[in-house]
Amino acid sequence: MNKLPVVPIVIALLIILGGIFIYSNSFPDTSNNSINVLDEMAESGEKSKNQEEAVAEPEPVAEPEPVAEPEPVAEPEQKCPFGQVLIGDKCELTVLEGNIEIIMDNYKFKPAVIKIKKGSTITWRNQDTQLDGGGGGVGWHDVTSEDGLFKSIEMGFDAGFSHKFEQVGEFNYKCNPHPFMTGTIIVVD
Ligand SMILES: [Cu+2]
Repeated sequence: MNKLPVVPIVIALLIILGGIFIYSNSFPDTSNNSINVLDEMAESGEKSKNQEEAVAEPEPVAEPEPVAEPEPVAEPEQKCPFGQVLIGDKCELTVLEGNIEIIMDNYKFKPAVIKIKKGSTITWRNQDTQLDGGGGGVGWHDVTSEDGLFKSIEMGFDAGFSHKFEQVGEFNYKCNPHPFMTGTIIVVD
């Protein structure tokens, strides 16, 4: 009687436990419920977390950036050729005075048209690096007035020719070997 009947007790316990197991599994809703309960617990946990966040110190409100003044739109700088000035939105001839130089470059007089005050002197200078004997067959330019008022020598590179204009009027000229090279001097009082 001192020894407990261990084996029958264990068997009985196993049967009881097995019965409980089968019983609990016979109600699938129960397990779902337990899952729901777990979900609810998780949710409530989140809620409490959210509550904690709500209690947190409010973020310091950032100072609004000062709105930058719009940059004034820069007028596109219109550059007029030498001897012209911008009047309104057009380049117009201006009256030049004194000693004025006209360049011969790439088979062109630059500027081709110029307005000067009576008594001014024009100097034409050959700066044509393209002048290679083509386009007329000679390696020089000249300046020949249409009305015979002036005529230069044959000007090689860097050579120049000057003429002082003492009369008011429009004087057209050209380069003899390159007659497509033309220019006009407008002389005013
Ligand atoms: Cu020429």
